[in-house]
Amino acid sequence: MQPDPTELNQRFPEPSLTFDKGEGGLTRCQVHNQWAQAEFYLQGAHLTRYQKHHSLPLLWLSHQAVYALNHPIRGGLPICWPWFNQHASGNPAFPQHGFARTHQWSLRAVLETDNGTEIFLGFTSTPATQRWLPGEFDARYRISVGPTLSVEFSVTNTGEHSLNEIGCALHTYFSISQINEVIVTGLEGLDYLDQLDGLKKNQRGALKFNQETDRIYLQTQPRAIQIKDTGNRQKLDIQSQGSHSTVIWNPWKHKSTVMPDFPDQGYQTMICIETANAFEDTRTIEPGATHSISQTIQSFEL
Ligand code: TA6
Repeated sequence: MQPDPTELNQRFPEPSLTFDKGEGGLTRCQVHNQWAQAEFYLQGAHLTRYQKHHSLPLLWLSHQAVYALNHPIRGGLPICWPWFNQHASGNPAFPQHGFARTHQWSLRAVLETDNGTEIFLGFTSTPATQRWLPGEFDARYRISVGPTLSVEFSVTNTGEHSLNEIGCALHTYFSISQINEVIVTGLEGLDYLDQLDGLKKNQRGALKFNQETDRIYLQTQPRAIQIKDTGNRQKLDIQSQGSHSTVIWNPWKHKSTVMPDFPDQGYQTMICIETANAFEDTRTIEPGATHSISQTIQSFEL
């Protein structure tokens, strides 16, 4: 059952927000304010679009994405939680990247500020989530749509037992001009886990893309990471908080062809830079404690 857009438009009459039935009949919110336009689905609190006025779209979204109940949307900014990649048990019944990105979130509040529209979403643990993650929690997500895009994901342990080895990734798909026109800086000298062969390696110089790339960079905070895109003369500055690991992914040619919701040539116009708690950076949240992770993205003319 999807939330009713009419009821949401009545509960949240802010002129910058409009709710409707989006792709696949999923309830969608479109945001339009003086700085930018954006769009998110309540399923997964999944941000699918952000575009500053007179600028290029920031996020890449697959035109082959599947919009259906309990199916992750390919592209935008999915929230991977409470584990990254496969569940530690290896049990295939546990969804890849956790359950937050397909869960039905609620819109809790909207705040118009001098720096943009702040949208507060959330969901709490249920008997169904206990199957995946034993324990009680309150999950909250703030999307700030202004001259910059900022998202913050927080989890409070409302139970009596610690939530152990919690993994997470703000799995942001960035739209780029052309993969061979892009370099990523800010990773120089860092160790990374190469997910393609399981080996730890070290980043020499700026990161360029000429093959499948699937890496977890370690000790990445408090650095800023930049995407320099000479093809569209744009630099994106990505700041993270609450994260010491950053995932970089481009599926390249072959993997693009084996994902049905990913265009065969899609690898040429996207890269994922994910603010994460992955690999050795998973977190334990003690009873009553809160862990927050955030990503703030600014775009500049090159
Ligand atoms: O972002 C890195 C990664 O773990 C890749 O290995 C790839 O699986 C990607 O996430 C996408 O995962 P998804 O489950 O959304 O297809």
